[in-house]
Amino acid sequence: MVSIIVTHKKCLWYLEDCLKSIAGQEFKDYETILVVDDLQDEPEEFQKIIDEYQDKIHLSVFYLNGKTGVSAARNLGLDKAQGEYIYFLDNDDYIYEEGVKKLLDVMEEDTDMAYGRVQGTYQGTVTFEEKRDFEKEEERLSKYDFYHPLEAKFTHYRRLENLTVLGAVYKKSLFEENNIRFNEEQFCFADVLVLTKIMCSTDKIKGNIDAIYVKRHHNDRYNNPAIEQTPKIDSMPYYFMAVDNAKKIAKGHKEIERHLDLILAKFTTLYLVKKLRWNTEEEPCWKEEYFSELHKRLKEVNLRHLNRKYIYWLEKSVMRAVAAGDLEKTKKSGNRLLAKRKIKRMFKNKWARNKAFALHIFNKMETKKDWVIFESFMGRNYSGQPKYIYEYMQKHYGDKYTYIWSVDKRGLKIPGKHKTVKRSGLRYFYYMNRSKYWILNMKQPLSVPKREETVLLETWHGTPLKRLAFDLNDVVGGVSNYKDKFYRQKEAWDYLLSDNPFSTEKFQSCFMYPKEKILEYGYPANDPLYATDREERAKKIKEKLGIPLDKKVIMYAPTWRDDNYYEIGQFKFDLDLDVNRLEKEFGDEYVILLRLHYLVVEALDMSKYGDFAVNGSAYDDVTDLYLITDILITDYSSVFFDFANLKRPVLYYTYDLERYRDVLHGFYLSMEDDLPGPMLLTNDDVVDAIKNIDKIEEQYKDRYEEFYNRFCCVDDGHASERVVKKIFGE
Ligand code: C2G
Repeated sequence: MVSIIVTHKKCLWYLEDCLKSIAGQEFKDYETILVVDDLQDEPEEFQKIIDEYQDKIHLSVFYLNGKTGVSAARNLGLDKAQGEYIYFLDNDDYIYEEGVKKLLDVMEEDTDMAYGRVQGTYQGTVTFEEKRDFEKEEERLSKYDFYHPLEAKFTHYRRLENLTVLGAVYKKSLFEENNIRFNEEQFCFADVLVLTKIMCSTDKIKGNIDAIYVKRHHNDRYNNPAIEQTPKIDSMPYYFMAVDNAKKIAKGHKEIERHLDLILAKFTTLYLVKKLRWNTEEEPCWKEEYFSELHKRLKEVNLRHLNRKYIYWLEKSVMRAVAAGDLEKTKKSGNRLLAKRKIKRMFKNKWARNKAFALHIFNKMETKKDWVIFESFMGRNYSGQPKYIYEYMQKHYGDKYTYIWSVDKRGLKIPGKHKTVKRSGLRYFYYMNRSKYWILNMKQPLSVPKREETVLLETWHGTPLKRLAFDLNDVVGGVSNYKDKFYRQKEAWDYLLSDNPFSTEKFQSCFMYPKEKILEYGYPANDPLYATDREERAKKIKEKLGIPLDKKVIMYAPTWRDDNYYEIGQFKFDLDLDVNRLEKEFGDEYVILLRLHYLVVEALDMSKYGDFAVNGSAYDDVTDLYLITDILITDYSSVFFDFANLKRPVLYYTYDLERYRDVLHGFYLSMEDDLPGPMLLTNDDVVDAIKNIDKIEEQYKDRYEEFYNRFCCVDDGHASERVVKKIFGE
């Protein structure tokens, strides 16, 4: 029997994934020992999960009393384990269904340990499994050298944090006979000692790289940090403790000793040099205490004996300087090393190159107090709050300011006297750097340095229906360090615009943003929806789009799907709406305006449809499209919050509701109770709803009113004025 030892402290959605993966194991002869260390979850919620899995995975739960930490928890697990074999599994990780079986397959009578592969991810089981590409996996595995066990679990890694006991089955007797325990003083890096002991105690080790352990990196170090995300400054004492103890144990095992030395030497070039350059003032311990601790250890090391394969020529001088205890020289060689890395990056990446120009040249020039830079949807459109703030300023302030638009698409038509700069180009960096005001409606690139005196108004682009940023568990379609980046981006915002009290409340949690800096002024982009000449405007827009004036307009404006993309930020869209059928049913009275989300790069094939369908995807400003729309069909896009200012009917075509709600995002509102229109699951439903649109309007009258009062209560046609007066003064 295998005893699977799971340690848990907090985060139930992680734990569920973990236990689910145990339940799915092909190998069935196991027990699960769950050791709970200082539970931080709701006890009832926790108990619910335990009850659900109790029998399914032969689960026993133990609580750490009077002790804390993952080391103590694993030791208790070892004490309670009944099996002949041990498998450690952390609550935030999970295993493939064949994970344990494949390890046992290679275990023979006298094998002490069988290890597999540890694969990192930021995602939960569902998306991870879905994305699993068997062909690619095979291809990668065929290239994978089947390392010597010592290399596979130990010397292949250059960072202490990579030495892990995870992803392997051990004979329990290996722990008992060699008195192997986790050091309970060791808050982090406890695996190092255990792994070193194991490597020094036995060579009866086998591997099966098909057995995969999935190690989940936490995507939110602010609200739910993993131990590995402990700030370096706090983990350093444990770092030294782990290296020292491991070296004592490894005495006589030359290869291991040398590798521990290499890890220590590498630490100086991977971390110390950065800390000495950027954190010297705030964290003096790097140049004092930690420098001398590293020096004390490195001076004993024969640097020439370290594995050359892992050391680059510029690193050697840093290591030698630390060994000599020469702080100034360490800084100098460290800076050279960092400069080399930076130059390499500059050659590869134009953002890095332009950032260097900005930091070294533009940053030294004075800020222009009357320069305002605008950008909408990362330069793809002339639209949104930035457009209407700009137009208000043009009208009321004229030449008092210099207006600059950052654009990323050719042919954007922007009226009024202004300059345009190509987003990401050198001029963009120049103007961003020197303009006092930035008016943006999406997150700003972190590679553009923002000065102290710059005022960044983040207008955002919608009332949130779907959970965002820090309120999301998994971020399915985003970059792996999405929340880390988001944190730094929102820290730079001086103001955040909100359209209603609901957004103000949600923005505080999803963006971790303080209420005092939120301007609940309504959306400038919704001003035209209250304009007295809106009928006139609508006529012109219809003409521009070639829509006959006597035809009514149904706009279909869905949002993007996080899991359907070519690459991050380049989304696909499969049109599920049966446009031909709608044409047959409603072609005489309506046209349909198809409006894909700006993140969708897919071009619609309009040749399949006749005059009934109009492609509005490339049209710059969705506000214009609201003005000509009689019925809006959307799904989970925030368009309906804005559109509702017009009090016209909204239908929700939510054919993939379950997946969207349970896997991709989750919502802030109850889709069943709060929306001002019906949810439709099939094309039949859509046809029926359009046929009966008057009835639906009647049926949803009260709810629409409530919705309007809750979400459209601030907009009144004067949001631009309020915003401009606040940011630029009267
Ligand atoms: N939009 C659009 N066309 C669509 C969908 C959206 O032009 N078919 C524009 C609208 O201006 C809308 C904004 O994009 O208000 C945001 O649309 P969402 O679909 O909600 O997309 P997202 O980028 O995820 O916005 O807090 C706001 C949202 O939750 C985040």
